[in-house]
Amino acid sequence: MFGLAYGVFKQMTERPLRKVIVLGEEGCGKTTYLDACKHVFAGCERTEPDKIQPTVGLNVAKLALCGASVLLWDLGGRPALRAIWERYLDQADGVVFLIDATDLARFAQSKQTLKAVLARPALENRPLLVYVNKQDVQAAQIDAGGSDAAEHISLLQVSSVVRSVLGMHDDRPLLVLPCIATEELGVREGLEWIVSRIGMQIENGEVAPRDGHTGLEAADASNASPTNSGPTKRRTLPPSSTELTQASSGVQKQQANDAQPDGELSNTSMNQNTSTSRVLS
Ligand SMILES: Nc1nc2c(ncn2[C@@H]2O[C@H](COP(=O)(O)OP(=O)(O)OP(=O)(O)O)[C@@H](O)[C@H]2O)c(=O)[nH]1
Ligand SMILES: [Mg+2]
Repeated sequence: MFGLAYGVFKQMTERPLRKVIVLGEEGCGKTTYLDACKHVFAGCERTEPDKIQPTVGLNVAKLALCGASVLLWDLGGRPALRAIWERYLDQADGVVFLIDATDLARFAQSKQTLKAVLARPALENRPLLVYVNKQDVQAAQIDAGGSDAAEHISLLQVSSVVRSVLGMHDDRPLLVLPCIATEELGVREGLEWIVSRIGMQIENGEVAPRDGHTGLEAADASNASPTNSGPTKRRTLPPSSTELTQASSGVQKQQANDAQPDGELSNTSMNQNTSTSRVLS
């Protein structure tokens, strides 16, 4: 019995660790997406949409998929919280970037944000998954005759903006997908894609694995409802991250602790197909 338990434990702990950062403007659906990932890949109960609060700091989930342990960092998108992004960006193996298809007003800002993120040398060649989220709202409004397609951001527009941000010579693995985070559309396909691409890149020697352990394996979901069980726990902030507590009035506040994104990291490569792809819808 002990041997079996030890074997299972060993298998779990030997999975390579992949770190995926989830970014986008405030309210684009990042935490809802994280919640959907936890349901799809870990069977966690979904959180009621009205129980998900704007994120102050970040939420973390650890999931098992594609032979890897995947640490998902969902960072608050409010401008006042961007300083915390700095602490995590350079530790990420891949980037998930959400765009709210119904938020034309913030589309230009999304482009600037994406540009700034992708300009970081540490993220060079790292896989990029762009979701065009809230497709359900768009479809419902168009069906009801309340708006037309011109009032929404299309997949084509996003693909073209992402192309322009990346430029001609950036051939990192890229996928642009439609998403409905509330209904889990695109969730499995997208996350499996990015995790497998990360594994391929590392196995192929195209990028170096990030070193060490994050100290975030225990994971978190600060915005989850009390009924939302599963592999998430409260993630709190490093004592030095005062920018978050300063900016926290009116929304859920997180506490400080000593977990760091770049604390003792460890990583190994995994056997995967070695091709690198660039996909644009
Ligand atoms: N209809 C619809 N609503 C969505 C979808 N995804 C997210 N929402 C809603 O959008 C709002 C914002 O979602 P969040 O997940 O909190 O957004 P966020 O990007 O985490 O926001 P910050 O934490 O402030 O950066 C909530 O009311 C969600 O229910 C979607 O696919 N469809
Ligand atoms: Mg959030």
